[in-house]
Amino acid sequence: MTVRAHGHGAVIRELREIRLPLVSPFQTSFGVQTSRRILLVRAAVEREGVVTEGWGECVAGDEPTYSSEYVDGAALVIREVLVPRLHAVDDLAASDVARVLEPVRGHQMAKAALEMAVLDAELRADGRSFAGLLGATRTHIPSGVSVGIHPSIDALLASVQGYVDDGYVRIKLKIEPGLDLEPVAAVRDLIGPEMPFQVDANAAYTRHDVEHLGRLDAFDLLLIEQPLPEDDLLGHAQLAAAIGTPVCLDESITSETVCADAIDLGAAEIVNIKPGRVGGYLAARRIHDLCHERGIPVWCGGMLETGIGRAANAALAALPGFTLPGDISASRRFWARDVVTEPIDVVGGHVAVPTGPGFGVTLDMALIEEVTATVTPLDPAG
Ligand code: NPQ
Ligand code: MG
Repeated sequence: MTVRAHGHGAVIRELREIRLPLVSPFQTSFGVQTSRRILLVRAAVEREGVVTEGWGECVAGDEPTYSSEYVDGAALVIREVLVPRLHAVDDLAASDVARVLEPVRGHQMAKAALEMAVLDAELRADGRSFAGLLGATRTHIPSGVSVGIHPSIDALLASVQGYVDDGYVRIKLKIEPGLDLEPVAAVRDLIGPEMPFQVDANAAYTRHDVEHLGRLDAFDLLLIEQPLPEDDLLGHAQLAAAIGTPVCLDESITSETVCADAIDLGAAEIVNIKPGRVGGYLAARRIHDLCHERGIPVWCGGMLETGIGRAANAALAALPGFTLPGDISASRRFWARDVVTEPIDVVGGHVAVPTGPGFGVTLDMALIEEVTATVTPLDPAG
């Protein structure tokens, strides 16, 4: 097995699926999650005979319910379509990955995971941090928490109180038709008027719900995230014009072009940036730059990532345009055991941006082997 045929370029060595149980069920308008299947990608670069590895994480969910991507589809397209294209390139660099994969339509999360693994390997080989590469301007970022739909108001308030006690500086509550005004009122009453509070509908409403969603104006929310379907930019623009709560887009923002159009239409008063959804961290940074230039606040979303994705997200969220707290919560909010030896922690409501080479985390390979479901070697030699 050699990587020399590819000069100093990167190779993708392995695709691995792990299964991690969640500490508690996480319910959204598209379903309940109790454990998570996660694809990890292992890449390598060789410099003067020294091989350095890096890891990426694919944020696709088990089923195509958040978006059209899902674990088995992502695994197939990575193995059969994307990796062969990357391995056909000499001297592959992280900055080439998106361009090489551009002829393949969609599959943003699969593409992002590959770019991520190459970025980590390159940065480690060069002894540089991801935060440094991106141009991060902060050492710590404020941490918000995403709270799922609960079976009762009492259970919801107990969870929210726990997160307030943990120090989170912002609460985000998942809502859906029939589980919105009452839980929102109860949470606002519990946390008081000062605590930043926002809601996320994961596309569960329709254009007919404008009047109803206007009733959320009474609760002084920071924003309402993705109330309408992914493709309904005009509906979001009409809603934004009709209600007081700022409209923020998540699922709809699938590229730089869509982001610019959504802003021009008045459909995105605020943008949730998720690298997986836009095809990678380099595209995510460009979306940050575009929003920053246009005065649109952004924040970094979360996809129930392991410590790998959480570390990379923390670096991204340290860019100057990320003016709202993100969904980068402590590892223990979702996982009893994380796959890295330095899980993200929340201290005084903030997360420290990793400073080590690459994403700045070390994988706990013993734990990873324990939770591995499948490993597919992908070396170009076969
Ligand atoms: C959101 N995340 O902002 C997403 C939704 C989400 C932290 O609220 C498996 C894979 C389960 C991806 C559950 C948060 C998921 C997932 C929810 C994404 O809309
Ligand atoms: Mg969302």
